Amino acid sequence: MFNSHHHQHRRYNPLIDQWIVVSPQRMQRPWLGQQEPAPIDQRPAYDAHCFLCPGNLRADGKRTPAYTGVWAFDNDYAALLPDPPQGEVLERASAEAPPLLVAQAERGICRVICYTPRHDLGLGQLDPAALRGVIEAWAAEYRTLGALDWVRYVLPFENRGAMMGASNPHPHGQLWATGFLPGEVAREDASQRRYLASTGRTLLSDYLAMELERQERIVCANAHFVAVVPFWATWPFETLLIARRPVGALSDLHPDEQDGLAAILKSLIGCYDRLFQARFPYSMGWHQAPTDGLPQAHWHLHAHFLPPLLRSATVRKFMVGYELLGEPQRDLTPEEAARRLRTALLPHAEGTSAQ
Ligand code: H2U
Ligand code: ZN
Repeated sequence: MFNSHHHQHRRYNPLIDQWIVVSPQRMQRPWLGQQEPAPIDQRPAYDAHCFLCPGNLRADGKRTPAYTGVWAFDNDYAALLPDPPQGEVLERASAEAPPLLVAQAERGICRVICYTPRHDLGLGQLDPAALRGVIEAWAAEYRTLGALDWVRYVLPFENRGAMMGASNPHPHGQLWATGFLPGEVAREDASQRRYLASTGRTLLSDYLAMELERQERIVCANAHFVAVVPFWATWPFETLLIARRPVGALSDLHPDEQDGLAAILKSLIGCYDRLFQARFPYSMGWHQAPTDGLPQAHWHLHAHFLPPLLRSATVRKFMVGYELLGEPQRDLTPEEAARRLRTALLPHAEGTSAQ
């Protein structure tokens, strides 16, 4: 009889309407987590050669101010600029054929956000007040950038660690504001809109209620946020951090919810770091309501943590072969990944339990 813990199957990701192959039968292979020595990663509190440490010169000659809290600035090497030449490409093979060469000029603003002047810390090592500062800065950037008439989406994200391509070890993230909905967001937008239209509730409210009832994939939770390895996770230790109240954006959070978020961010990132006794690399980012002024009741605030590590601090999962050409595949079940992450949870992490 089929048992999803033991037998191969596909799982459906309702957020982006995509399937993933799960192969638990391959998990007989040895598990090395928490056994390899952690990579040496000692850093000074201030590094005179770091472009992002307070008071230093950046790569392009601008000076980073002597900031004391959070500091955000326009990326010196922005991938998207606010005022590019406008225009489009729309070409067809023949008059009756649909266009095959399609391009549109797009506008954007790319910002860098330094979480702390301390070169040696990370988001998970900040004290609650400093973490609150980061959350408030994310919310303020969302409000300010989203208020620009052409900005339809604001996406705060972080690439942590060299393995994820972070260009600088100083704790920082980025924010891209765009005149368009990025593809991944557009897929979530469509799914959440359909779900709200058919049930009157947000997709993630219903999903959260099911996860809280089952208690199989929850990593940690408090009164305001829940971190879960989603049923449809692609990356081995992927998590979804979901607001309990179905708010659309970080800027909608009440002060006590911001405190709850600060506490759970600390617990979750701490969990990751303790799992392999390393600064766990990841890409993380916030999905929140578009800022195009349209009704957004279908949007439910959440963050994705997408870490590439598989069995130890040095063994990473690559998306290759079948996954690039067919669809994603995983061996470790999301239930087992959640269990392993829970073992790395501090027993009395403040305001946070596996409930
Ligand atoms: P990562 O988050 O991938 O590490 O990127 C950091 C960004 O910081 C990167 O996009 C920018 C880079 O362009 N940056 C500056 O704007 N000025 C600098 O002096 C160094 C890095
Ligand atoms: Zn630095």
